[in-house]
Amino acid sequence: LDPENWMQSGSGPRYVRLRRRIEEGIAEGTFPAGAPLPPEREIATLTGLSRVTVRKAIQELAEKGVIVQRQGSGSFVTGPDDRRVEQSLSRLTSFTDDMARRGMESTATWLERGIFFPSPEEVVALALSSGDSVARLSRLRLADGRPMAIERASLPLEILPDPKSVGRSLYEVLERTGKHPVRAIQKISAINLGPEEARLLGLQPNDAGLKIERMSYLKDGRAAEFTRSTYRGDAYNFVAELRLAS
Ligand code: 16G
Repeated sequence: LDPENWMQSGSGPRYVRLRRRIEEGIAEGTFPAGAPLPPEREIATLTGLSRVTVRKAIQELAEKGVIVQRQGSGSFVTGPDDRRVEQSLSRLTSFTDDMARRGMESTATWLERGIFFPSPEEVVALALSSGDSVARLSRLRLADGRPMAIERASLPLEILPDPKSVGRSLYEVLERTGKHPVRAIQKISAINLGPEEARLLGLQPNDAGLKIERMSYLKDGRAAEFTRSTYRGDAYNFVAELRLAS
């Protein structure tokens, strides 16, 4: 932020030039992700700018999501953790609900939606009888336009006779038809994304991902849904509340 250098570069109002200079500093690694920015007062002293001008630049950086302001501790360069969604592991909820609760819009790109001949894995997981078909719903799921996960759900036809009836939310349809799962077992493991998954999620092959398997059941114990998903590794914090075993 050397006053000699930065004031000469670029045009526009002072606060815009300062904002750009700080963005450059972030891009160059002077301020790495997660690092604190110097306090407003210090930036004002260093640059010879007024506190009002500095505050305006910082406000713009916060609005752009380049920095995050934390009450009482100042401004920090947005790090990967600041863009994560906190997902509870102790509630049986749907993607649509999870995003709505955060004020985010959930959308989906369909990859597959129809009735298929089941794979051996589906036969076992859903306890299908020979000759049974399976409903399959594969979607890329997005939150506010950002790809978050690829979900491949398989359901017995007695649970979902018409896969095409699912528009936005599978759980909404199941609720409406009285087939909502009440219990699920979920398994999470670390993976490296394959080329196709990476492409869909907007990441690079071999980037970190999470494989999540959800097996959910109706109240009467029947298998309702077997879902294999690939979640992006950089977008989630999974959270569970633990209690002392008694
Ligand atoms: C969640 C579930 C998925 C379910 C989907 C329904 C995981 C980890 N999560 O994403 O099993 O199929 O919600 O969402 O598998 P929807 O009602 O918005 O379609």
